Amino acid sequence: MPAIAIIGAQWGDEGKGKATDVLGSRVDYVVKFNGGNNAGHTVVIGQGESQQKYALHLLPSGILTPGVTPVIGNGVVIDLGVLFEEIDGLEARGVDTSLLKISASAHVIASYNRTLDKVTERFLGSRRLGTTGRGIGPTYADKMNRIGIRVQDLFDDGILRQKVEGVLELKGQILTKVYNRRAPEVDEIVEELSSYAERLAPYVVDSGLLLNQALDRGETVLLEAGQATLLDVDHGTYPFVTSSSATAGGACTGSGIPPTRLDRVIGIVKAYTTRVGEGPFPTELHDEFGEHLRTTGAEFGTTTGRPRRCGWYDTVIARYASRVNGVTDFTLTKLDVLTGLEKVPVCVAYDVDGVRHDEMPVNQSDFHHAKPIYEELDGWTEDISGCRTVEELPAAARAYVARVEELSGARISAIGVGPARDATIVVH
Ligand code: 2SA
Ligand code: GDP
Ligand code: MG
Repeated sequence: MPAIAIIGAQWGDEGKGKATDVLGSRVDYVVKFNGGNNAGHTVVIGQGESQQKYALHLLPSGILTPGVTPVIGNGVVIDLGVLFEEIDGLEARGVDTSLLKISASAHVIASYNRTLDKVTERFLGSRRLGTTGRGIGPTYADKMNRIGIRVQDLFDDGILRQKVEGVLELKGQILTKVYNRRAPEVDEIVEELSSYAERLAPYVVDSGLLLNQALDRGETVLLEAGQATLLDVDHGTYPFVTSSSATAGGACTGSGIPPTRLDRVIGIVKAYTTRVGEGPFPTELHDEFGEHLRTTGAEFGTTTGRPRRCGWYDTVIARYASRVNGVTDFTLTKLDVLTGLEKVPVCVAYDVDGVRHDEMPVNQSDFHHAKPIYEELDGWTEDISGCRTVEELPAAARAYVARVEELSGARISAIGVGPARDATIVVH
C-alpha cells in the first residue's frame, strides 16, 4: 500500500493523530498536506508511569516514530515561530526531528495575518466563525489572491522585500482603514520572516519530487489531514469551515502526489460527533448526554482548549465523507467513551421541514434546519478498553459497530477503545 491518505470524516478531532501514529511504524513518510497550527493532534505513547502525551500542531504525527521522514507539504501554511517552538519542545523531550522536510512552496503565516484573523472575528461579532485565531484564513486568502509569501521567498532578499511591499500595500490599508489598527512597516515584516531563513534552510526541499521518488522506490507514504471533511473549504459546511482542502483531493494538491497514486483512503470517524467553533450540527446535544460525552471523552480543543460541542453519531455525514473522499476503510474511534449508556441513538437521516433526507442536503439552509431521525441502539456497561479483538467486545458494542458500518458507506477496519497506541482493535 504505497500511498495512504488519512482524513477526518466529521468536524475534526476524530483521532487522526493517533491513527497516523499507529500506522507510523509501517510507513516511510508522513505528510501533512493542509492547514497549519490550527490543527491539534494528541498522541499518547507508552503505558503507566512511562506514558507520554504529545500535542502536535504543525508537525506531522509521524515525527514521533523513529525512522519516519515527516514532511510538511506545499498545501500547508506555516507559522515559523510555532514551527521552531514545536521542534525545540520535541527535541527537549528526546524526539529526533532531524529528518523533517518542508516544501519550498508552502506558504508562511506572517504576523499581520494573525492580527487580521483575530480582528476579523471581533469585527464579525455574532457572525463570527469561531476560528482558532492562528492566521490561517487570511494566509490562504493571500495564497488565492496571489499575494502570499512562500518558504522559498525567504531565501531571496530582493524577492522577499518586493512581495512584502506588495502585500502590505493591500493589508496595511485594511488594517488601518477597516480595523483602525497600526499597519506594520515593510522592514519589520522582512526582518520577522528572514530571521528564520538560516534555521529553515536545511529542511527545505521539493516535496512533490521527494515523495514521488519515494513511491517510485516502492516506499510507503502516509498523508495526514488536518481538520476534516465538513471543515473543508469546498465540501464542508461553508462558510463555517477552515480555509484549506482537508479531503482526499487536498491530499493530492497539498503534497504533489497525483490521484492515480493514492491506494487507500482511511476515514477517521468518532463513535459520536464533535465540533469546535460555530456552524450547523444536527445531532448536537444540549443536555446531560452532551455534557457526559464531553467529560468522558475529554472533548476540549488541543490548540485552544475550547470545549467541543458534542452529539450522537451521524451516518448521513459518514456516507457523505465516504463519497467525497472515496473512503476505502473507516477507523471508528473512541468507542470506549460510549460505555455505560443505556441506549445509544444513531442518526440515520434528516427531517427537513417534513421532508426526509438520506443524503446531505445540498442547500446549506436546509442543513441548518435538519432534525436528526434516530435509530436507538442498545448500550453496554462492560469496560471495553482492554478488548483487542471484535469477539472480546460485548454483544451490544458489536451490534453498534455493525449497524454503524452498514450505514456509513465503507467497512470499519479498526476500532479505537482508548487513547493509547495499543488500545486499538484491528478488524481487517
Ligand atoms: P481556522 O482557525 O480558520 O481553521 O477556523 C475555521 C474553523 O475550523 C475549525 N477548526 C477546527 N475544528 C476542530 N479542531 C481543530 N483543531 C484544534 C483541535 C481546535 C482547537 O484539534 O482541537 O484546539 O480549538 C480545528 N482547527 C480549525 C474552527 O473551530 C473553525 O470552526
Ligand atoms: P485529531 O485532531 O483528529 O488528531 O484528534 P485530537 O487529537 O484533536 O482529538 C482526539 C482525542 O481523542 C485525543 O486526545 C486522543 O488521545 C484521543 N483518542 C484517540 N482515539 C481514542 C480512542 O479510541 N479512545 C479514547 N478514549 N480516546 C481516543
Ligand atoms: Mg484535533
